This record gives sequence, structure tokens and C-alpha cells, in this order.
Amino acid sequence: MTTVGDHLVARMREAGISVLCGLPTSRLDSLLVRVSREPGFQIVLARHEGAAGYLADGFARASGQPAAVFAAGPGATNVLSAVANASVNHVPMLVVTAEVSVPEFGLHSQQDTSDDGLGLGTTFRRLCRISVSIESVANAQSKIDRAFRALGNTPSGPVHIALPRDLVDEVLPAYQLGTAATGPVVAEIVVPRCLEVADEVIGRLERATAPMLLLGNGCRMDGIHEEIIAFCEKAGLPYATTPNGRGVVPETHPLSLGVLGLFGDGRAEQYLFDTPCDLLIAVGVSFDGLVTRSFSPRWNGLKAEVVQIDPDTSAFGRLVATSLGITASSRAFVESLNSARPPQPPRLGRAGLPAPPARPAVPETEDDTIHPLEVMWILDALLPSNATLCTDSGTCIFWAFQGLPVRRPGSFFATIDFAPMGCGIAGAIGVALARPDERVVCIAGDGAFLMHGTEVSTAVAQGIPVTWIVLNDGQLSATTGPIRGRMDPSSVAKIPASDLAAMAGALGAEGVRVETRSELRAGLEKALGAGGPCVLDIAIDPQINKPEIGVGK
Ligand SMILES: Cc1ncc(C[n+]2csc(CCOP(=O)(O)OP(=O)(O)O)c2C)c(N)n1
Ligand SMILES: [Mg+2]
Repeated sequence: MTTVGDHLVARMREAGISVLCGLPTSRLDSLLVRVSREPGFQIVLARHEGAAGYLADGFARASGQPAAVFAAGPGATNVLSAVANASVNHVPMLVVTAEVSVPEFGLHSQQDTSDDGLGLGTTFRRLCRISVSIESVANAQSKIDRAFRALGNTPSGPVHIALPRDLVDEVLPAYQLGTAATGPVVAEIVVPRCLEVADEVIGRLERATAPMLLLGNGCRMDGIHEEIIAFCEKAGLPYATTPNGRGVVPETHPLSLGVLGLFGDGRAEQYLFDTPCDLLIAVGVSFDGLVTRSFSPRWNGLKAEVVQIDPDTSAFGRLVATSLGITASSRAFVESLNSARPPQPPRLGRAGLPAPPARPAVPETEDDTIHPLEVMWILDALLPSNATLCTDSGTCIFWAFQGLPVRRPGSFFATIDFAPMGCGIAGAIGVALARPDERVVCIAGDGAFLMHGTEVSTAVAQGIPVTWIVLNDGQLSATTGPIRGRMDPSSVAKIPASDLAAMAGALGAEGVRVETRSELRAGLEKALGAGGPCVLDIAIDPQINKPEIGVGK
């Protein structure tokens, strides 16, 4: 006899889910009891369901395996920002929300989010690849299976199951329409590698004089790093990443043009528009506002022929004319290129690429105040070779892009698209959970830390040694640009002085506070040397923390 809960747990296992994050409510009782009896699942109790979602997101991006989030009532509404973030970034995630018992639907039972109550499913349906509301054992199995098929589909993203409390322990009928009798929903999906397509692309590469590879978030989600570098080296092909794809490949490689678009140093644009590049091969890229610097008119004059690779055909021709659209996952495409003959002769190589800009001198600061760029540069010098970086929302993204080159493939995670404050702080815990052998460092602002820094307590509980470096400037700096000079920004940006090292101590972690430039290196060394979760709280002059971010330039 299989219950609804048994079936859900079995499907989670088959989907590779081993981590469930969230907060309990009384309505989640049957599900949590059911999961707790099962070996191989780790429950991570978070301090906020939104943060649980970011943690699951970080885990999935770092491991390539989805995680689950559990929530109910106001916990389910709390999780929505993380679900939206996962949706935008194509991060697979299972969200299970517990509903009141079916007979109570629509009767103003406490926290009734069912379709007959607050109707939260409508919002989940908008944000998720699929949202199923289970209301009967008669089709519970087929609904659960539908959700898991969507979880394994491309393009990936969050899926939602609303599960009433009273159905978890109900026995499923022996046979249900639309379900596989036994075993996984989809045992294996084989993506064909097509050599004819690879040959066509290689022919175009051979005819081009200045080709370039552009790598987006799709490459990250497919976990291809070394494969890309192998092909680029074979072909002498220069590459750039989109802002969202940053981290897929190293930037210290001679073929790297850095980041194309927002937060980039301009080299990739120089090559693309001024060289000009005549063949742009875009893999897993959506030509969005970030890569085009808010749809800069420069893109209207693009000379390059665009070959675009995406599993979703609706990505083709959006903003730029696609001369060849290839419907494939980033992984299948790059693997095909590697199996085909290499282009002859190898393309450009290092010669002819714009040189990386020289690192400028540390900007002069008054007295002994700390400049965020200097934080990045010292950090870059101190980071061990197994370091993985996460950034939060805010100016920290700009400083990390400027001062922390990606040295190792797969070692940088930023969430720039939806960019919810606090996502990096909690996401870093998920990254560290997925990669216990790496040294995970998160860079965040004080505003973001005050939003989700309580998740340090989650890391303490789980014994996960993340280092958070907080640029504490006493303000919400990143959003003040458009209002500067038009109003006193303090009413919408100022944060009273906060001792975040003391906050870390109060949460059971180590806290280190640095106030002057002369203390900076020792503070960074101490934080990176900590054995457990540690928060390095760095006082930053609010007057300095205003980078000129080249949106629209
Ligand atoms: C949940 C959420 N609320 C608001 C914003 C808009 N926002 C983006 S960055 C930012 C300021 C962040 O302040 P802080 O973390 O202190 O970093 P700073 O820019 O000061 O370095 C705000 C309000 C957001 N991205 N996410
Ligand atoms: Mg700030």
C-alpha cells in the first residue's frame, strides 16, 4: 500500500532531491513525519521561508541537483520572492506547500491558501513551470507525477505542489490514469549530439575573421565549464560571459574578454562592436537588459552574424536577429563541438584581443577609511584556490565584478537578474552545503544582511562554515543613484549604525569588525581562517560606496 506521502517521497528521491529547506507549521506535520522516517534526506530548518528558497537555489546551482522547499500559509507567501528568482534564473526547485484539510477548503479555516481560500495557487502557477493542487487521492499520483516531469524538463525552473494535510497518509488506488505503474517518471533523458550541426558551426567559424563565444546562465545550469574551455583552446576562440553567466569560465584565461554588458570592463563590447566581431555564437544567452546595458542603441548596429543555441526557440530573434538558431541544451551543443573536427586553422588566439585594463591604484581615501575595491583586491590575494564566491544584491556586485576576477570555472555565483536582497546571504549556505570541500565566501551589503543575515543561525545549526563579508556603509547605496541631488536620500536609504559582528556573535557565529584601512588585511585573514561560520563586518565610508554603474552606456 502506497500513500500520497510515500509517493511524493519516492519521486523526490528519483529526482535527486536530498535536501529539504523550510519552516514547519502544524499543517506540515504529516509530510515532515513521513520524510523524517526516510533515510537519505536532510532537513534544513531556515529562519525565513524566503531564505529557505534562496538556500535551495544556491544548492541547486552549485550541485546541479534540485532541492525542495516546504512551507505553509504565510510561509508559502514568504517563499514567493525566491520562487520568482528561481523562475527567472531557470533554477530547478520543488516547492511543497501544505494546505488545510480538503473538507475545510473555502470555509475561512486559518491560513487557507487553497484555490477556494486565498488562492495562492494562481500566483504559483504564474511563477512556476507547473503548480498542481491536490484535492483527492483519485488523481494525486498523476498530479505529483506531472509536477516531477516538469521539474526534469528544459527550460528548468521551480515547480509547486499544494498538498492538503489530510491526504498525506491516504492510500493511493492501485491504478491511476496517466501514471507510470512503477519506477521513475522519466528514467533517463538522452540529448542527441548532432555532428552535422557542429560541422555547420565550425564551417562558419572557419569563414569568420573575428568570431566570439558568448556564454550565458544556460551554460551554468548545464554545468559545462571544462568542456567550453577545451573547445575554445582547440579553436583559439575568444569568449565572454553575460553578467548572469559570470563564473562559468575563468577570466584569467588569455582567451577571456571578461563580461559583456553591465558590470563588465568594456573589453567584450570593444571586440564585439569596434573590431568588429563578425560571428557571435551565443550559448544559453537571453539578450536581456543586463547583457545589452539596458538595450543600448549600440546593439542596433551589431555587425556580427548571430548563431544562437537555446533549448527554448522563443529565445531566438528576441532583440538581435538570429541567423542560425540551434534548439539544443548548452551541454549537448558544446559536447557536439568537442566531438567534431576542430576548425582549421585555429582562429584568433590571443593576438588581436583587447588587453585587460591595468589595475588602477587604490583610490585615495581620506584618513584611514576603507575603499571597497581595496577589500576586493586584498581578498583576491588571500582567497585559497578552492574558494567559491557568492554575491548579494547591492553595490557589492559591482565591486566583486571589478575587483575579484573569476579564477576557477564554476567558482562565482551572482543573482543579478531578479536580484532579491538577501539571496546571496542564504544562497551561500546552499552552495556550501552542496560543495563541502570548497571555501564559500559571500559578499553582501549591510541592508541585505539586515534582511536575511539571521540565516547565519541556520549555518551555525548545520555547522556550515560560510564567511560573509559585509560592506557596512550605513545605507542602501545601490538604489540611491537616481534620487541623488533630487531629494535628501536619508529618508529612503539611511540605516543606523549597526554592529553586524556583534549580531553574528549573538547568533552563535564568529564576528570580526574592521573599521580602518590598517586593520583590513588582518581582519580578512582572520575571517578566512575561521573554522566555522564567520561574519566580517567592514565599515565603508558611505561617500565612497557609490560606484558609477554603466547602465545604458
Ligand atoms: C527584496 C529587495 N528589496 C529591495 C531591492 C532593491 N534594492 C537593490 S539593492 C538595494 C540596496 C542594498 O543595500 P545594501 O545591502 O546595504 O548594499 P549597498 O548598495 O548599500 O552596498 C535595494 C534597496 C531588492 N533588490 N530586493
Ligand atoms: Mg549598504
